[in-house]
Amino acid sequence: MGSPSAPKHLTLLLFFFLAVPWTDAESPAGYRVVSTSGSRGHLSARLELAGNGVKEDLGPDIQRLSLTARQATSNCDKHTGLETDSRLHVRITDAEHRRWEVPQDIIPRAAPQHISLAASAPRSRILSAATSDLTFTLHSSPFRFTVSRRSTGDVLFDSSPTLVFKDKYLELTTSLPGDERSWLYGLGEHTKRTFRLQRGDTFTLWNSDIAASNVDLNLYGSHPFYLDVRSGSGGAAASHGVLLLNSNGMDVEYGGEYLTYRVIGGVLDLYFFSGPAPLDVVDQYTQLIGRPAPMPYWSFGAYIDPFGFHQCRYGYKDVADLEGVVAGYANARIPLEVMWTDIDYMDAFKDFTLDPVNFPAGPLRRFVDQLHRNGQKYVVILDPGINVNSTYGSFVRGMQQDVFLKRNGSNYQGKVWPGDVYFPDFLNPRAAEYWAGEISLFRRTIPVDGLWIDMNEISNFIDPAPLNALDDPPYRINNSGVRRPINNKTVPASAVHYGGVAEYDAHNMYGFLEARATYNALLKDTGRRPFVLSRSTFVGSGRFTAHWTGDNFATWDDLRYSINTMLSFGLFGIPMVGADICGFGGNTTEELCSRWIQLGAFYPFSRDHSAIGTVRRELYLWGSVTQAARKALGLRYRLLPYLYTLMYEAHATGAPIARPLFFSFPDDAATYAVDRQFLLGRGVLVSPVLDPGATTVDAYFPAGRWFSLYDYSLASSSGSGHRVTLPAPADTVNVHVAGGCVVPMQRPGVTTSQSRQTAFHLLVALREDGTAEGDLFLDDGEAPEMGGARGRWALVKFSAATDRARGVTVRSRVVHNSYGPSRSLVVGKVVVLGMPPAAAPSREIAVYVNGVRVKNNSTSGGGRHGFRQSGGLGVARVAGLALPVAQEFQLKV
Ligand code: MIG
Repeated sequence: MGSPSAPKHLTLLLFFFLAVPWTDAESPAGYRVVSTSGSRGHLSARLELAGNGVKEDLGPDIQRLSLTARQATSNCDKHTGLETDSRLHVRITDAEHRRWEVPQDIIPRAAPQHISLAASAPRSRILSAATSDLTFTLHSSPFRFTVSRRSTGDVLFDSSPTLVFKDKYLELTTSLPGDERSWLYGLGEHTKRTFRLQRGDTFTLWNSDIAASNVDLNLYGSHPFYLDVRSGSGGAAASHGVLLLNSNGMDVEYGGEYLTYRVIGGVLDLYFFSGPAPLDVVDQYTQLIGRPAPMPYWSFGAYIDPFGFHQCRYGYKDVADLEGVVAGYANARIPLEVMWTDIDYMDAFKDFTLDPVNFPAGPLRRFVDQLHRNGQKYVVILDPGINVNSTYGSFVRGMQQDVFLKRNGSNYQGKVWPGDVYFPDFLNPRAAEYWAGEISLFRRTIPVDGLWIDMNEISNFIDPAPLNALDDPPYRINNSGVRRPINNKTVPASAVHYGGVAEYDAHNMYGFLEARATYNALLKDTGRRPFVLSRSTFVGSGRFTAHWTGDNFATWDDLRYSINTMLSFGLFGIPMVGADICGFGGNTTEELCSRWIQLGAFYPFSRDHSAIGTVRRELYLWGSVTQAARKALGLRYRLLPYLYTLMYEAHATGAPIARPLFFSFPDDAATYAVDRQFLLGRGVLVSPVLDPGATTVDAYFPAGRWFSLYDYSLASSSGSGHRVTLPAPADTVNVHVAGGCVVPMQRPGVTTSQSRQTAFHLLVALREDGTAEGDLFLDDGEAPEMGGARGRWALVKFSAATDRARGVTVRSRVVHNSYGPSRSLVVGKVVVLGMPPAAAPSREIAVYVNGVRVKNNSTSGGGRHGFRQSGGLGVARVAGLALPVAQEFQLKV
């Protein structure tokens, strides 16, 4: 009111507050709640700095923060069909200044609401909707919050009062019940010795071109998401997920009893996913960040020979070299689906050009045309850097369209393979258009089927000198394990993107943005389902790209660790993932390569790749590798209908293709540490050899029945999980199917002319009560959409039940069918495992199609059948069938 004395009071007050901490060393750091407001499903609070600041070397504390917590409807309950609130969102930011946040167009989500806060007494507030299993509780003085599970009372997240919120440093700690009760997974991308996070580990997230052969360092991607499995004390286990949606560099320290985020920018934007099953968590998580992109059928395999496997090498010399490799596979009768070429094809490593001597357009085009005639595919690499060179069309057009990343007013110049480069700024919509134009132009010369995008962390061969404060923030994240400057070997943090966005903030999203631009470019140019393989990823990248685990080494350790990374990417919503089979760097050995293809045949993305200057490792080069490859890839081929159905499931619900055992057995705590085996889908268990010299494998079998996928023998049948030592001779990888699964398979060796006449086989593995279920998804494998309202597809559900008197009935139910060609697809054989031994089928096998009994010798009827005993159970085999998958059938065995 203009009182001349007011300033004096302020001064006094200020003095008072500043003075207190000098005499009160115990004064808590952090914040206190000064007001709250709320409405249904929504709670807001205003926080004020309490006490004096902390960690002053990291900059001044932000005085006033705002917090919002809300329940978000994120899921449709699978069992009741009711909408449930399975997601809780907690956001803490500067109350007065806008800060950087992951843009809406990257992760579309409900916009933050601006609530005017009516002054109300600060007190504990609870947000707890009747429809949600998550309860949020706000504690006032000092401020902290908890998230708990209503049904069990378990506290899932318990923030410590020492919240630190500065311009370039945020710190938040939650306490955890300790690593006996709480099992954490996720927080990538890192190569880890175990799938489970280990206490004492710090996970640094800052996308870097650091070889994957380094354990525990920040690698190519950033995924600040973890899955927390709480083993029930006496009761069932319950899992939840936590995402810190933040693109800035960070260290996440896991101490067993606590987890601390130290972040160098952005806001604290936390999402909690209530689970309680692990599959529910990934469903809820990918509902927020986007469902995994469907991958074309050919990237897994094809309905025809050849199938399923990709061959690449850095260092193929010329087109003749490529032809020799393709011929080598054909001669060895090892199926090769996709041939790849690394940067060797380019003219002086310039994107969208061809080496005129070794990979000239004419011969390369003829090679690719021949691949296509064989039903094979071709993929090449692209790097983001565009060579600064006025005689280079891609550069000239990029300059004309002004698409490059800036620094200090001009295009930022880095150095990569082609020498000096500018980087397209994929935050700029014009850059995406430019990229699409270049890809389209290139495809007119070489019609590649997919694209591989490398070096997009962004990798830079120089260490840019600091220009301003962004280049050298006060808190040094543990970049490369030695707290090296964030600018090293990448684009400087002071570079400026479209819209004035600092590289400091957007750094971790570059690979995401390039993958999106590349996906859209391929979609536009081909009209077909794109295949993109990206090294760098961020939250939500699965919407556009597959991922390989980067530069591993040809060592037994890296063979083993590849399972940890593969399973982690399943949690991150990027299910199409695999490691370089036989190892990228170093000289592989025959034995290692054999064991690697035996594991790699079951990576969702199965590619052999190697570094220049190392020994060649194409699978036909060694006799024992050839044998191992034929057998393992042969099984992959038989499983393709199942694998592809899993891709559909991943796209529809986020379910990983390759899963840890606890995804199917969450209440079996013995599965939580299993990371030398994994599941494909619900019940195909892969137990590879991971040690040199081993001829057996020590496999864990959870409770239930497990049948070998080779000879259908019963490997384990037990009321509780246990370990079994399995023979694993050089040519064999152990793969088993769980009782309760119907696995759609196809028979090997069909010819091209039968391409759309492939007969499916149903493998029906009965659980103890004589039942089993499974799905088959069908579409043309390359339509942009997979499933969905406009797509052409079919989904058939199979089930089996056993009746003492009448034996086993296998039924099909056509849940959806808008896929015309399904009419010519048939089930040719049904094998039932785990029949009661006394239930030998009568000579007459009854077959009903659409409820009408058909004669055995009709086209739809049963033909040959057989029954044998195995491990005290019966195996029934009905062959010579031709049951159209588009029609519902019943088969009584
Ligand atoms: O600086 O393109 O991870 O797969 O073969 C190395 C050459 C660049 C790194 C990739 C690797 C690829 C290699 N690239």
